[in-house]
Amino acid sequence: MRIGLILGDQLSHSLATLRVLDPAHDRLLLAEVWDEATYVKHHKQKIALIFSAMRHFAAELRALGWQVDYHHFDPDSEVRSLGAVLQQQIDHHGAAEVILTRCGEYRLQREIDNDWPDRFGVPVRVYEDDRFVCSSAEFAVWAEGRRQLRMEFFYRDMRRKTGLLMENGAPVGGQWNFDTDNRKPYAGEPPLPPSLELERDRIDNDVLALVEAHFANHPGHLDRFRWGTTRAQAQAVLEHFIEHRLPWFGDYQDAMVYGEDFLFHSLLSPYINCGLLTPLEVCEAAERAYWRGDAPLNAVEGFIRQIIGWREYVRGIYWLRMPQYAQENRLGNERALPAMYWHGESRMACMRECFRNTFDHAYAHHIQRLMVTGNFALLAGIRPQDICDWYLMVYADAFDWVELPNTLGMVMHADGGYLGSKPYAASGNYINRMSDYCRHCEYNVRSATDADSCPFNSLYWHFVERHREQFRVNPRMRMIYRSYDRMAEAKKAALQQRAEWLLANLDEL
Ligand code: FAD
Ligand code: DLZ
Ligand code: SF4
Repeated sequence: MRIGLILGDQLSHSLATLRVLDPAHDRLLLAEVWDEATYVKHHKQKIALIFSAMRHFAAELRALGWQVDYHHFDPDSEVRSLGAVLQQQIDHHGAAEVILTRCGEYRLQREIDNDWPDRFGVPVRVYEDDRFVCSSAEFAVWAEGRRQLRMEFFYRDMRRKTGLLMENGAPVGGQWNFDTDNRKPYAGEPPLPPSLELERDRIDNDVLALVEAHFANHPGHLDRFRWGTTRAQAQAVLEHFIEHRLPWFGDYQDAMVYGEDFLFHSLLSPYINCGLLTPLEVCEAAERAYWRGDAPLNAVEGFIRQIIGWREYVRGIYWLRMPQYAQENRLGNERALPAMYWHGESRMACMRECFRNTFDHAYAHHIQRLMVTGNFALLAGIRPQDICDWYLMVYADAFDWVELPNTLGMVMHADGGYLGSKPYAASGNYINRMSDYCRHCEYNVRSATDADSCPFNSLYWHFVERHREQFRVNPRMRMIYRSYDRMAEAKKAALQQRAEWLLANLDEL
């Protein structure tokens, strides 16, 4: 007999492992283990979501006739890693082979490839994870020989490959990308969608109690845990999104509102990433809404682009560039992550609000991650590895393959620019345009040099000036350098002085 190990982010009935094995002869193994739950201090809700979804998935597999061994989390167990549980099960059942679907994170896949076959003394066969639209091998072929990798061109190929929003070989609506329509601030209309309340069962409650008891020192709160933990619940969230949020997803994709944590976003990333939904079924549901006339093209195209474009693209970059990628620091940033990222307190209303959101729900939407907490880390010159670890810990959807390129690449521009032809650095003006945060802030967004001036403003110009060498030749940055160089010397000096003070006093902000 063979053992198929199913990881906490492989909870899909379409998983390669389940197609390879035979329920009549083979066994499946799922294991809650200390090492996976603590290799970073994951937000409590992330652990609860994964453990509960694993338990529900194991129950579904049993109901389908599989023989499933399940290792429940036990803080006192000596069996603390996936390898150790697997070893125990191989010995116990006399297994002849281990079957796995390629795992999402380099860290674990390297251990599987390098250590497991010798350690277990039985073959370990790893199958491609074909839940993605583009395999790592296909991405490598696409990237080969290109001087520059650009998401937009990759995305067009994925549209052609999937046929999503395509008609007679051309993009529906005559253009590939409607992003310029998708940058509206939200001014109260249309009303925000109702939230979907999901029922909790005994498995959920057991897991929530377990996490509260054993992971009390991990970040975040459990009292607002609202995540679905079964495929059926994830499908309900998808349907709710399509009906109540998708029509406005595009228009308000970049908007931020004080006290409103989700706006018109889908909240689907944790389900897609742990396998309860597949990326293609999510995109197809959105496409059907377009053909039915229930959602406009800018919304549906924008949504599909995030999934078959950005999501697949970052995964491609990850496997193409790891392990060196994780060490990249092309802007030479060395400042430690300020304490506010942990305690969540800040006089900056935008940062405080994004921290609150994050700790309450293990969630923040893309623009909060990119243009508030991420932008601040970029402007303040935080060490990329510190801020990457933070993003890997605090979000329910965070797995290294997707978090790392987004943080190290898109936010920190530490990889030299695969994810953006210029850094996503911005002053407080951007945040003020896209949100109402500044109205709740004790800093003045209109000032850059006064004692109460918005920290983003002077830090922005400090960033521009200190990276002149790297960016002055970038055609998309030329205007910015021209504006800075035209400023009066006294103004430049005041900006630099204010920024230096802020950098020396990050814990006061
Ligand atoms: P929606 O706004 O509804 O978008 C729809 C879907 O598109 C998402 O569910 C997600 O599957 C996909 N998507 C959107 N943007 C991206 C992107 N840039 N990369 C990959 N997929 C994307 N996403 C993760 O899934 N895991 C992470 O660990 C993660 N870390 C991030 C870290 C930083 C610093 C930044 C800037 C972004 C990160 N993202 C990550 C991308 C994005 O912020 C989240 O996917 C999104 O906020 C999830 O919320 P949602 O499901 O409501 O997304
Ligand atoms: C994130 C996570 C957590 C918190 N716990 C487990 C676990 O106990 N068992 C498991 O199989 N997977 C867990 N995961 C997800 C894994 O970390 C993930 O499968 C690997 O990082 C590979 O992507
Ligand atoms: Fe953020 Fe500056 Fe606006 Fe305050 S004034 S909310 S710090 S952008």
